[in-house]
Amino acid sequence: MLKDAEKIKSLEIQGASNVAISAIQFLSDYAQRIGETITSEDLFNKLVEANTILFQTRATEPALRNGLNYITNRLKKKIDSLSIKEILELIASCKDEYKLLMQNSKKKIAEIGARRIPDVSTDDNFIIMTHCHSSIVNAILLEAKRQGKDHFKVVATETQPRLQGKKTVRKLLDAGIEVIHVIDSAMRWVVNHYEVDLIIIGADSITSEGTIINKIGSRLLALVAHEEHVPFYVASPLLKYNPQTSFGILEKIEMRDPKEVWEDAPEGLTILNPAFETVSRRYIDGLITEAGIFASSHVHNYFAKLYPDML
Ligand code: RUB
Repeated sequence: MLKDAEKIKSLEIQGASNVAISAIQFLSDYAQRIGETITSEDLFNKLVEANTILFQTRATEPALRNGLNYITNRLKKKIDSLSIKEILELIASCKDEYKLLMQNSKKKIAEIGARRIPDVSTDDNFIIMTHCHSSIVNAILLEAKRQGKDHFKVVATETQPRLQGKKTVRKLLDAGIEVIHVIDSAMRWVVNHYEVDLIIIGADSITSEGTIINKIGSRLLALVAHEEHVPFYVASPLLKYNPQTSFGILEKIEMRDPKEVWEDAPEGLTILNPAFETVSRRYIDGLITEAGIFASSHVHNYFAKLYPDML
């Protein structure tokens, strides 16, 4: 389990959706590995321990926490009446269900989001900007391309210090989409000089107030959008909602290893390496979700309607 957790912690597995799907797969595989040899009570306790390890891999990932809780909460309700074999089957089927929820959400968001990209723009030059690597944003762009929308270009930032933006660039280029790549500090300049028409970013977490949390630099981009009057959207499954925020508990922002910023930094230097930052609802024109596009402040209601068992 520790080896699996390390893959998430080290960013070998990256992006909120991938992280959540991998974590539930790791938990299910772990249960199948140890399940045959121990009692159901011991198995449950081991899974709770494994959940804690997986929770700690990335601090700002509610889709991961929601997924792991989806499995263990269901198990808790039924464990006393099940044989070990049935318990293992239940874990595997909960894992598949959650995975399917994530995959179907992504498909739906891609369909809805792609409608915001025009067929043929008046100047044949519709420019969409994004930051970091969001598989959900990529799915929107790829869906638009698949529908034959050929008249858009994408501006993708580099995304220091781990350069996830390059992953976005490669995937879009592979799909035949034209990409303009910029360093993060050229964010404002490019929005202004290239007349960006639309900005879409992903999310790691959504709070009950409609604040979204995404890769560091996201708020800067939102402020640029505000300054330049460019529509700013966030594409995210509702499964990234952190229900605890409705009880007043704040989402944590993950601080990463300073070595990611400067490997052999001079002694005595303080390096801060926050992975994420907040974007307040007033800078977000809309949240693109599997339930449609709406103001991010409505997230709790939509989540409660679609996923009542996860509250
Ligand atoms: C990735 C990041 C992504 C969101 C959304 O950060 O901020 O925008 O996780 O991703 P990191 P997705 O590389 O630190 O994980 O849309 O794929 O869920």
